[in-house]
Amino acid sequence: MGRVPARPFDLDLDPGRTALIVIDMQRDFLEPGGFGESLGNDVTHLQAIVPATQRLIAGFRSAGLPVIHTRECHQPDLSDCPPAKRLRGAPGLRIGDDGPMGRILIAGEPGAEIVPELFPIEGEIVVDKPGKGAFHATDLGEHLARLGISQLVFAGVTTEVCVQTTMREANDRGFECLIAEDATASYFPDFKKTAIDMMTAQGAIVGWAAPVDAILEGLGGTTLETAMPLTTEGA
Ligand code: C5J
Repeated sequence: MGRVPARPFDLDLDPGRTALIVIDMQRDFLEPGGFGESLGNDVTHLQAIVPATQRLIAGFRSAGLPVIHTRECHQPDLSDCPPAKRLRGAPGLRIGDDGPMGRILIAGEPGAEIVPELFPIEGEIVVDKPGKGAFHATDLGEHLARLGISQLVFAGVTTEVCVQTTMREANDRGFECLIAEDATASYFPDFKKTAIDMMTAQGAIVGWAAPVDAILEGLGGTTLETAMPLTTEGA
């Protein structure tokens, strides 16, 4: 058990039950010319967390703990994209439209891929999700049950949309959730701060928050013997 100094109070992480979930660190959200920038957003806020996210992923990998990646994307025929989601975008910038990195947020297109710096390694689970939450219409819950996971560390983008939605889904499913506050970002820094404040308020009503270094130090007591073996199954 490793103690992480966290907000609103310290959290004991059991490495044998802990996984890292890296949400939607995709080219379409982080890179110039992608979906995020086409909506008028400043992508530099998201690019800034890549080094901290790399360190967090490296720490989990070296401790032998599961790293799970998600990608927000849809089937090419858009059968999993409700019109209410697609039609909210401006014409020409909608999900499925042609963009500079291929069709926007479509599985298999270059823009939907995870940025090279954070690319999954062999054996890591990648969950493609049609919603903002990673549990909705995916097999994430089954993967976590099979791995015996009950504590989740979160990184990724954007804090107040897909990360927060997934943390809330996980919290309602009984997981203890910890967000790595320097490995998550929003296009709107105020939204990031407020989202984390909301989730950690009222005695960690959704979960805890801590910097990457504190999480890695907390897991530093981790022994490889107690950690779950990495899955070899992809999604
Ligand atoms: C958004 C996400 N912001 N990954 N997606 O549309 O947060």
